[in-house]
Amino acid sequence: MINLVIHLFLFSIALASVEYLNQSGSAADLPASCKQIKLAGRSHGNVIYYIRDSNMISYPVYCDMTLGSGGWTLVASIHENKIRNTGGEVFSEPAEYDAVNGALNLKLPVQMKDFKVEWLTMVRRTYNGEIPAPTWKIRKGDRVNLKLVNNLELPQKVLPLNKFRLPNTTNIHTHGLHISGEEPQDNVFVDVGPGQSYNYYYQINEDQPAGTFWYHPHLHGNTLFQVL
Ligand SMILES: [Cu+2]
Repeated sequence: MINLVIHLFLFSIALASVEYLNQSGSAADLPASCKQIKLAGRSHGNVIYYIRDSNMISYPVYCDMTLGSGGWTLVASIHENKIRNTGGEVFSEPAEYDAVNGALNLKLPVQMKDFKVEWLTMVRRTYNGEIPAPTWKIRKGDRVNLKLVNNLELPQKVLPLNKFRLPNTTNIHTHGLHISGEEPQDNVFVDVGPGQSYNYYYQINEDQPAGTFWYHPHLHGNTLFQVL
């Protein structure tokens, strides 16, 4: 079912220019229900449509046009929870590092940065002072030379593995890449302490499927703390 919904969502993106299948324009111009779309003969089948409530707030729904009423399922919780976008940070595309001639050479500093979101200032450990962190664009068979530079400072808090500890020591772990778990590739037991750096080298497999993957710190005892 999840696959089905994702498929339909992608389908709706593909048809984004079609009426009611995107959110462009005024919410007041949107229909109030799936039934209204169906009765007006504007149906594009069982996909995700934008409709609006009586307060002219738009929200996405999945309409099942095979039902006489044009039945619907809530897609996002925005409507029910009355969550509105009242400001906050404007999304900015993260920096991109693109491999050149089969190699991506990059330096990733780990550093503190304050982020203000409306009234709240969050102090965070970041890659490159950015949230979200930079995107790496690599291809199958590429080599990645990654210098992880830990610019965090003492103090340390030394406790056994998996207790909350070493808040300023770090490392990097990737998801979805078929690479070795041994140094200098993706060994999650590498410790890069405050003021230290580490040179990772990843050899991307020739059969690596395309995808969107994730990298994050994975030091046991502080992973959650640093990922947040
Ligand atoms: Cu992970």
